[in-house]
Amino acid sequence: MHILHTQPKADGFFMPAEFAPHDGCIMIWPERSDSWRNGAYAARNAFVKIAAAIAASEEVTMLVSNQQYETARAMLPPEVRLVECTTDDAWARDTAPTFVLHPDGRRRGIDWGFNAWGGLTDGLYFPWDNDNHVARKVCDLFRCDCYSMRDFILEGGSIHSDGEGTILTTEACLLSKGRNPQMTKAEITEMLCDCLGAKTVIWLPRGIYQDETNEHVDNICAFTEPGKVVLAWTDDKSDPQYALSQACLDVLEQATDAKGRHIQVQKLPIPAKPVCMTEEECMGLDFWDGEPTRTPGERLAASYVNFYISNKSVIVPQFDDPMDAVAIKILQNCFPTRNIVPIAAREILIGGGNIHCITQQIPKN
Ligand code: KQY
Repeated sequence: MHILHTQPKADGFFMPAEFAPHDGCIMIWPERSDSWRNGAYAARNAFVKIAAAIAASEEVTMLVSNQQYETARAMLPPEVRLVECTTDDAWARDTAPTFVLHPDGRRRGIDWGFNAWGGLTDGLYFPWDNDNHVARKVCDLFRCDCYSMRDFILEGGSIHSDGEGTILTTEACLLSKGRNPQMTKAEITEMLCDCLGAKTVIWLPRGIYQDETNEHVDNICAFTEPGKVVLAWTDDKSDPQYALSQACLDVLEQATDAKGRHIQVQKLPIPAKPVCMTEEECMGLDFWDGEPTRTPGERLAASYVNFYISNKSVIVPQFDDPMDAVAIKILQNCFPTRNIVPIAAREILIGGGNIHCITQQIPKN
């Protein structure tokens, strides 16, 4: 594997859309006891269901620690490949590489700098050096040359690509003080275009209320096809999410993409009842020195937008809420050729993210 110090766009590479064909998906087995309650047992069951659903139409590689190999092997279906890798947590979207393709079929990975969503300013754990090394190891595993972008802090959950030159991101996240405070918005826009082979960045102002990633775009808005997005939405003006979603809608209604299209927005409701931590759930989490903690009653950043698009399905989080069925119906209309696979995701949400956050697609080359 070569470590590259050129830029993907200049080399002719671009980031495909998630709905384009995949060769596979990377996940990481959950383990740390401050993220996953009760020794991560319930979270592992959810990860197994998600891995199995994805493995029905593409190869899944699960990274796992030495200590958890036997447990993971016993719980996962045989078609899921396990590879030992040291990580700090299980957020493959943010720590595995972002893959880019060349029209001639070459595939490369991007190794962004990772600082646990804000480093010593407002990051979520310390240290994070094992996670910062995951992308390069995954590139080695898949025999991809790897762009070194470690001087630029970015997580995969903070970007979406339509594969046709347009990137979605949020100001709340990418302009946050804990990531690249030395860069202006214009410089970050240029960096995204240079790395992802894009022409246009649509900057949504905000994400989901209480999203501890500084409001990753993958929890609020996602492309369903070029020129079309789903946006997390509530009609309840008294809900703190209302103003955040409305601000995003205002931007999307004015935006044009890299091909000059206006963006068609499909609203996707958030759960009808806020999803909040219970006392029992809080009791199941370990406390690690100096880290943010969960408190009983705390609202979690629940959103149906945090789905994963596999070759044949869309794997959608469910929250035991009346809006679960509504979200499934809307997404089935958005993805008429794919199966919608609903999976109970509360245990992943307690960790601070959801199905999209724990998966990273490997585009087909
Ligand atoms: O949502 C994500 N992409 C990651 C969330 C990390 C939360 C750590 N507790």
